[in-house]
Amino acid sequence: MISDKMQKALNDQINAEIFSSYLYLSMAAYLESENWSGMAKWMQVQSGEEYGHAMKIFGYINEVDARVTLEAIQKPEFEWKSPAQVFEESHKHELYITDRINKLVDLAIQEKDYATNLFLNYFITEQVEEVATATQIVNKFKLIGDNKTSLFLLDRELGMRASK
Ligand code: OFO
Repeated sequence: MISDKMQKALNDQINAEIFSSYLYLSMAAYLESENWSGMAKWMQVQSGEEYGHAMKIFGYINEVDARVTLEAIQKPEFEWKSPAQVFEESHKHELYITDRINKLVDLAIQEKDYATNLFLNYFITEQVEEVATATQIVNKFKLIGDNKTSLFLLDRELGMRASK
């Protein structure tokens, strides 16, 4: 069994992960509307992964015989200035999520909740990967600048992302 505090924090994280999924889906919709369909596909796959993160926590809470409670999901942004800005924002968002995961680990340690601490290891590793990928894409946008041909190539590359 986990503490009420831990249960609440994990439920809040389900909300944050579903919001991530919603935000990335909104980014996919924007990119699609601007005809960057490769980038839109990348974001859509990312949105699916975020939903998977939420479901992983959902499964864990049930496994430890605690209670999942779902709250309202915040409305995501829907307008950006450029595809580069979209990916900069997603990078910022991943840093925010990493901070949240670190705080969850802090709480698990405080509560001497060894099982949850171990469960959260997956998310610690996952966040390293998510931030690294986002950083890489942001850096590519910086290299490319306004070069349309390179942007088209990047769009094609990102569109090759397959679902996990
Ligand atoms: Fe769930 O890792 Fe991104 O937000």
